[in-house]
Amino acid sequence: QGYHVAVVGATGAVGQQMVKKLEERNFPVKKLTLLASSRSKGKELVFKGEKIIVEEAKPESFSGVDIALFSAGGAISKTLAGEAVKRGAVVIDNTSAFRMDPDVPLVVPEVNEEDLKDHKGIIANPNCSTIQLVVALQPIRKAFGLKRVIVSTYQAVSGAGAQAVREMVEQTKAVLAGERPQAEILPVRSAEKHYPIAFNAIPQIDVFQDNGFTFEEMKMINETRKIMHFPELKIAATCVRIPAERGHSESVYFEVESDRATEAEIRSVLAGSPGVLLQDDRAGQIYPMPYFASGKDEVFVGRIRRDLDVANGFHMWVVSDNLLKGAALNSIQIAESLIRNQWL
Ligand code: A2P
Ligand code: 11C
Repeated sequence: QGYHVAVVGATGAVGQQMVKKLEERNFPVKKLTLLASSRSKGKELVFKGEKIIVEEAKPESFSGVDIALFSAGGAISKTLAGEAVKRGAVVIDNTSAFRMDPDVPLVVPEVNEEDLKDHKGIIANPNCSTIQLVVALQPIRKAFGLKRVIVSTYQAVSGAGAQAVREMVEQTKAVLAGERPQAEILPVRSAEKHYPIAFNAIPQIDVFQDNGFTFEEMKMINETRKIMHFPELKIAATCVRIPAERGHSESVYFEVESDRATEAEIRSVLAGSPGVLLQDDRAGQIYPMPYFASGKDEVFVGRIRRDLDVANGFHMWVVSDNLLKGAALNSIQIAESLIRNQWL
């Protein structure tokens, strides 16, 4: 009973969390196929106490697969997602390969679950920093209307993959030993220059676009508009990498339509919203932090306060584990929704 599930990129930062979450949530898995590059062929991973041998991802790997969770980079998705669909699988893709394709639903179940109905075999999982933003913004929009958003991110290193985390740890040790550490991965592998992330903050995530924004910033802007069905939303982003291991943080400034919004009402709306956990108590020094959000499923929101100058302007602080709600968990929630609604 259950489904034949494949995880592409099973050895990666997100892929490992996918395997863990499938087990933890008791997802109806009949068979699990774990795929990665040829480098990982033969490696063993454990699922529900059983060892599973990692195979090299190839078109034939998808024979008989019902649900394929992809998280091995955009290039792999572009070559193999179509092959999986051709063999009858539904692909849930955690890369940016298909997100802006009008034929591909881009889904955060708390916000636009219904979009899944129209899938044609491929469903895109949004960028991690976008997911936590829309989970927090959608209830505010529903209650008060939304005019404008300005978001600044403080993103964890695991967003750049498992190797980037290893690099940060090595650099930290090197700095503490009085050395000048080498950098090879951040801000982005393909870049000409690399900078250490240990004891640093890097205001570049992914490559620059012609308009001066980075690709990560444009992903936040375009994906938010698509998920929320809100193409006219005024939204700008600045994305910064910080030396946190897991958990992206976001300072979000937003302006609402309604004159009735108050801090207390925004708190009460968010407190009752799916996927959100409010942590907002100044007296008790309660606010979200990535260190504590790591390993948790929720989108944590706090530091809600009215802007001092702009009417109907507010600020909030949003934190979530980028590998879970930002990636693995959201992908599996999409799969669960497909099954629950018989949209597979
Ligand atoms: P591998 O471990 O064999 O390199 P991360 O995001 O943590 O960097 O992980 C990337 C994931 O994508 C890893 O599981 C990695 O496998 C996988 N991957 C990278 N290149 C390929 C490829 N050519 N084919 C299949 N999987 C790949
Ligand atoms: C980061 N947000 O933190 C990126 C990682 O488009 O899925 C996710 C990239 C993506 O570096």
